[in-house]
Amino acid sequence: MSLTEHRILGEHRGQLVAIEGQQDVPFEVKRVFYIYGTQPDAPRGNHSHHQTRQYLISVNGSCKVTLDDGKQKVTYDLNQPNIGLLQDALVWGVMHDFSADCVLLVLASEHYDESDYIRNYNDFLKVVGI
Ligand code: T46
Repeated sequence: MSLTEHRILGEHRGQLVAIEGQQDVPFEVKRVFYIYGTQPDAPRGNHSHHQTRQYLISVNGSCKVTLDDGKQKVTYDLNQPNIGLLQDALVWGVMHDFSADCVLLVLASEHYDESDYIRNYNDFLKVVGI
């Protein structure tokens, strides 16, 4: 669980940030999704994954992400399009406090599979052994 600041390849035409699987993120990217139009009082996520690792980037606007490994919770501000946050497997994640213009891009290590989700917090604590 850590924030990474990526290099901005900016010049007079504008900005560009490049993120490569297995280089800038520690996994092969198998899936990309993004959420937007999220209501400020409507948190997203609220689950963990057995296998999936995620890399979160607020490519527009801002939001907060609270990651919880069962022992400690840390809240991160995603407020720049060149900042990425790694969410490892077996880490509970809640995305919240979205700005109206937030577009949260997620790179994922696995294809979508609902059976990879742990959506009950008590089940999550049991799986991580707490
Ligand atoms: C996360 C946050 C930021 C799919 O069909 N394919 C997908 O790849 C995903 C991610 C979701 N779905 C379906 C499953 C549900 O029927 O889309 C619907 C909404 O999914 P969910 O309730 O999981 O949405 P969020 O916004 O609470 O969470 C999602 C991701 O699941 C989660 O991993 O980090 O966005």
